[in-house]
Amino acid sequence: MRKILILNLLSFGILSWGVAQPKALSTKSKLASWEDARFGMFIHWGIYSKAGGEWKGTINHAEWLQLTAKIPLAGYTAYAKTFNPVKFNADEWVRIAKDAGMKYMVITAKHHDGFAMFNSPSNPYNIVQGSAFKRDPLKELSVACAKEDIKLCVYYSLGRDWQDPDVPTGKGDKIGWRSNLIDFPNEAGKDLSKYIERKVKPQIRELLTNYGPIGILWFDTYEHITKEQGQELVDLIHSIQPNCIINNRVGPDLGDYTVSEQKILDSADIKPWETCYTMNNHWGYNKADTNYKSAASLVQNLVDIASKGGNFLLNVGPTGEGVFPDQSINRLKAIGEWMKMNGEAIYGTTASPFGKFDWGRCTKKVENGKTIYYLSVFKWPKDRKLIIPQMQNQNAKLLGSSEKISIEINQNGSTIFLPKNPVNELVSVIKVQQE
Ligand code: H79
Repeated sequence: MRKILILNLLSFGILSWGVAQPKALSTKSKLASWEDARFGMFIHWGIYSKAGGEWKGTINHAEWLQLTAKIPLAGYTAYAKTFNPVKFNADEWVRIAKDAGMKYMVITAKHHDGFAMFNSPSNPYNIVQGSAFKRDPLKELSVACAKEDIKLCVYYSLGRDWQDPDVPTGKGDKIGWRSNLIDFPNEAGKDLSKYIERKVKPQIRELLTNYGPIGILWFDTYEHITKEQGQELVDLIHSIQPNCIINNRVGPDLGDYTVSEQKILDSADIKPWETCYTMNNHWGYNKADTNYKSAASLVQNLVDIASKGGNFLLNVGPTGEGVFPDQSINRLKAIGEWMKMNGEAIYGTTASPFGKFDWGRCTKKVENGKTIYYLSVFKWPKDRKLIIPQMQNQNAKLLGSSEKISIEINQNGSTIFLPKNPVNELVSVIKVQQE
C-alpha cells in the first residue's frame, strides 16, 4: 500500500523536480531535489561534431566551428545536410550516464550555430528537416531518460545565434565579437526582439511541450538580452512547466542558480551553484584533443564541489556518428564504480562546515537527527592520522571495507587512525557518525 502511494507521488511529480503537472513546487523545494542529485552529464553535440575539430587542415575547432573556421551560413547549412549520426542510441547514452551515477542530462538543443538538434516545427533549421538523419534525438532521449529516471534538461544558446539575422553581440570595442558577420554584417541594424519573437519563444514552447518534463532550461551567453527580456522568458517557461529550473544565464540578475564554467568555486558562499566542466580541453568533439583529466581527478572535483554545496555537470562531446569517445566512456565507468561504493558521500549531502583539509574534503548529512560526516581522502597521510575539529562521540568506518578504524577523542575534536593503505584507488571515504 505504502509502495503504491510513493509510486503515485513520484508519477505525479510531487517528490520529483522537473515534473510539470499537476502540482507546482516552490523554488526552494525543486532546487533542493536538484541539489541532492549533485552530479549530471553535459552533452555538446551538433553539426560541428562531425568535423571532430578539423576544417581544411586546422584542427582546433569544436562547437564554434562555423565562426572559428569562417564558414558562411550556406556552407554550414550544406554541411548540416550531410550530418547522419547513424550510431546514435539514446538508451546507450542514458545508460552510460546512469552507470556513472549521474542523475540528470543537459544536452545542447541549440548551440551558437543556431541549428536545432530537435524537431522544431517553427524553424526549419533543425535536425529533422535540415539533416540526413531526419530523426529527433531529443525525443528519443526523453523516452530513454523517463525509463531510467534521469532528468532530461536542455541547453539553449540565448544571446548568440549564427543563423538568425537579428542577433547582435559584444559591446564597445568588442561589438560583433560573437556574431555571424559574414552573412549579417550590419550589426547596428540588428533587432534582438525580432529574434526572440521569431525563434526563441517558439522554440522554448516546443522544448517544454513536446518532450515531457524538462528539469532545467540551461541558457548560455545572454549577451544583449535585457533583464526584462529574460524575465519574459522566465515567465513563459513557468507558464508551461512551473517546476522547470532555470540557470542564471537567462539574463542579468535572473535565474534560480549560478553557473561556474570550467571553474570550481573556492568557498561555499554562493548558493545554489553548479560547475560545468570539460573532460579534455573542448566541449564539442575534437578528435585531436587527447588531453583528458584522470578519473581520480574528476572524482576529486566532484567531491570538492559537493563539499562546497555545489553540483557537477561533467561534459561529453559525442562524435558525428553519435557515439561517446572511448576516453570519456572509460572515465565515466571508473567514476560510476567509485559512486557505487561511495555515492552516499555525495548524494543528498550539504557543504562541509570545516572548509578544505590538506588531505581532502568533507561532506555532511543529517539522518534521524544525527550528523554524519564523510571524509574523502585525496592524499593518504603518511602518519596515517586525520585530525578533525569539533566532533565528539563518533564511530568511524571506511566505505567499502569492513576494517575497523579507531578514533581518539580529544578536547578540540578527534584523531582518526587510518589503516596503512587506502581501500579505493581513486579516493577513499571515511564515514564518521555521531553515536
Ligand atoms: O557551450 C560551451 C561554450 O561553447 C560556451 N559555453 C560553454 C558551456 C561558451 N561561450 N563562450 N564561452 C564559452 C567563453 C569563450 C570561450 C573561448 Fe574560444 C575560448 C573563446 C576563445 C577561446 C571557443 C574556443 C572559441 C574559440 C575557441
